[in-house]
Amino acid sequence: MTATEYLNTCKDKVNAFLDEYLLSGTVEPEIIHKAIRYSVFSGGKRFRAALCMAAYDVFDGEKERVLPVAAGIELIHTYSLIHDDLPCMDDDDLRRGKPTLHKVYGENIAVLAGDALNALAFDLVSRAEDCRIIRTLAGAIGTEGMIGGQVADVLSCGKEDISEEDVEFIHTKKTAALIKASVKMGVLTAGVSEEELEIAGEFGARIGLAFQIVDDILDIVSSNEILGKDVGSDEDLDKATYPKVFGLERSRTAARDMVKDACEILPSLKGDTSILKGLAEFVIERVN
Ligand code: GRG
Repeated sequence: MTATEYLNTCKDKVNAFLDEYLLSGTVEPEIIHKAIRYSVFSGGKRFRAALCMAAYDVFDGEKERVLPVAAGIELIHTYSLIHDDLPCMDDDDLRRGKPTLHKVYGENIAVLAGDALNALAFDLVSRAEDCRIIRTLAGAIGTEGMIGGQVADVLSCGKEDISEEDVEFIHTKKTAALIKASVKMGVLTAGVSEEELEIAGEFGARIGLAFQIVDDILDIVSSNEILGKDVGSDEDLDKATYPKVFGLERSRTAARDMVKDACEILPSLKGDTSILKGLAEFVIERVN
C-alpha cells in the first residue's frame, strides 16, 4: 500500500468512527452538535491520525485499540483550527474550502464547539487506558506546546526583528508538538520501550516542523482553490514565518532537509516503517 492509499484508508476509518461517536445534530442543544459535525466533517486530510496509526502499525498492536486515539487527535486538531480562525485570532473566512465555523454558527458557538472538541478528544484518548498517552497529548497542546506556540505567534504579528530562534520556537510548539505527539501516542498505544518512544518522537518532531514550514510556503505560492483557505494571510497579518526570516528557497531546503533527517531516523525502529517514510515524503511533496 502506498502512503497516499494509507492516508485515504485512515481518513475513511476515522470519519466512520467519528460519525458513530459524535452526537447527531438532532440532540439538544442541536446547534452545538450541528456545529461540531460541520467542522469535523469538512474534509480534513487526517494526516495526524494517519501518522498515529502508522506509528502504531510499525509494532503491530491489537488492531482496534488505536482508532479512538487517532480520532481524538483529529478532534484536537479541528478545535485548534476553529479557534485559530476566530476574529480574535487570524480572522479567516474560509477553511477546508468552506466558510469558517464562526461565519456559519457565530463566534460564541465556534468558541464552544472548540472547547467541546477538546473535552471529547480526551474522552476518546482515555479509551486506550494508558495515562502516558493522555499526558503526552495534554503536554503537547498546553502552554508548553500548541497554546504556548499560538501565544508566541499572536505576539509576533507585526514585529520586524524576528529571529531564526523565534520562528523555530513558534513552529515547534504551535504545530510540531501535536504532530510529534501523534507519532508518540501511536507508539505508546502499541506498547513499546522508552528507547523506541524517544526515536519515534524525534521523527515526529522533524516532520512536524517541516509540516509548518511547508504550510508557510503554501500560504505564499498556492491558491485559495487548492488549499481551501485564504492564502496570503500570513503576510497580511505580518506573521513570523520561515519565508519571512529565510526567504522561500531556503525555507524549501530547510523543510526538505528536515524530512530527510526524519527518514534517516526510521531504520532505528525495529519494524516496517515504509508507511511512516511515505507520510514524511508526503509532507514535502506539496512544495516540490
Ligand atoms: C484556545 C483561543 C484558543 C486558540 C487556540 C491552538 C490554536 C488556537 C491554534 C493552533 C495553531 C494552528 C491552527 C496551527 C496551524 C497548523 C496547520 C498547518 C494546520 C493545517 O493542517 P492540515 O493541513 O489541515 O493537516 P487539514 O484541513 O487537512 O486537517
